[in-house]
Amino acid sequence: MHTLYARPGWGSAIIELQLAHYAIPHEIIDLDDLFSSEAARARLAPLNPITQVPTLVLPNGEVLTESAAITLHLADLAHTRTLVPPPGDPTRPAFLRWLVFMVANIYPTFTYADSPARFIDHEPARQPFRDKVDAYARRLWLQVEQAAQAPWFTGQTLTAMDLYIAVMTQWRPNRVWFEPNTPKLFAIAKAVEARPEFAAVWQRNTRPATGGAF
Ligand SMILES: N[C@@H](CCC(=O)N[C@@H](CS)C(=O)NCC(=O)O)C(=O)O
Repeated sequence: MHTLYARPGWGSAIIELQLAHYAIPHEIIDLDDLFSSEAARARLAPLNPITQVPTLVLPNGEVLTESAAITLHLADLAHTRTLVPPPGDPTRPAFLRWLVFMVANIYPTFTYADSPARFIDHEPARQPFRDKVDAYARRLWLQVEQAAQAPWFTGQTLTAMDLYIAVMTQWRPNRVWFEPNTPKLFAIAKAVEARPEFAAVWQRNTRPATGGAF
């Protein structure tokens, strides 16, 4: 049995969607807010010293972190109906490029700006720093929009990129920005939300249109 350490609406939702799509049996352990709860961090740290979700424990007890690594591993397990274009598929290079772009460029903007106090001692500098990082993130999202096909990110087939887009567009700058500025990404997010196989996951993970902590 796989065990996913999670928090509703956070990046673990990307993995919950994949586990649902592949119908992989799993249990979910919900954690309190990792930014504010020392107890939640203490619980996760033995498995993942960086105390982030998603953190997945495989049936053999091995710990897998990093959503992109988990994404590739689950596709290996699933064999069919994969959310990762297989080797030889013409969409695979673009899929890999933008998957890594999401986790290497966009995701860290949250790591550093969700709670600037962790990195910036000088209190008055925190909000301007966050504003600049958020503006940078918006520029990155516009690049993702340019690369997006329709109806799905890589074209005709749903992939994990669509799941990242659906979850991460719930975060800053939130759907109210994505709808007018990145209409292709907004349409992908709505199309993912409409798929019946994901209904239960969204029930746990939907955030308000104007966002929460991030
Ligand atoms: N590189 C990681 C990023 C994961 C991540 O930043 N998760 C956030 C929630 S969406 C988190 O747990 N943040 C808590 C923290 O950074 O302290 C991945 O792709 O899985």
